Amino acid sequence: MPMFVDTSPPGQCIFCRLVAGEIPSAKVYEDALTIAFMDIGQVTPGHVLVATKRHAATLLDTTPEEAATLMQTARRVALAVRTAFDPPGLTLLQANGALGGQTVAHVHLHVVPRHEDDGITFTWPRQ
Ligand code: DGP
Repeated sequence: MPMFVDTSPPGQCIFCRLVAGEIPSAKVYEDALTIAFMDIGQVTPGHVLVATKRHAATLLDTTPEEAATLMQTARRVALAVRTAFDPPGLTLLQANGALGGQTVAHVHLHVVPRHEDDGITFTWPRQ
């Protein structure tokens, strides 16, 4: 059974604390609604997370504007990742709920650069 790692309430979860600057992160982008930062467990070099600034547990808890901005930010990040890492492929992942493979209950989207023979075989939820 997949388990949430962090189901803290709004304002106290890992990503809320990261947005507030209470815990450090390698931030690569932010706007009024979203923030992008390097994933602490890089699946491949250049793995970035895009999250809402406001605490919303899953995509279903976002406003339409937040959901649209998440994808706009993901596109910006993907363009920057292409410039920096020139990956021949890119995987976007977005998990909702423990059974959906989400471990941090603050909505976010993974931007994962992909290379030939990068050894990744995604199982979802992750093992
Ligand atoms: P998911 O399993 O889809 O909910 O993704 C959660 C991601 O969050 C996982 O890839 C690791 C990342 N993560 C967890 N804690 C931290 C943290 O404190 N800082 C950063 N940068 N990433 C984190």
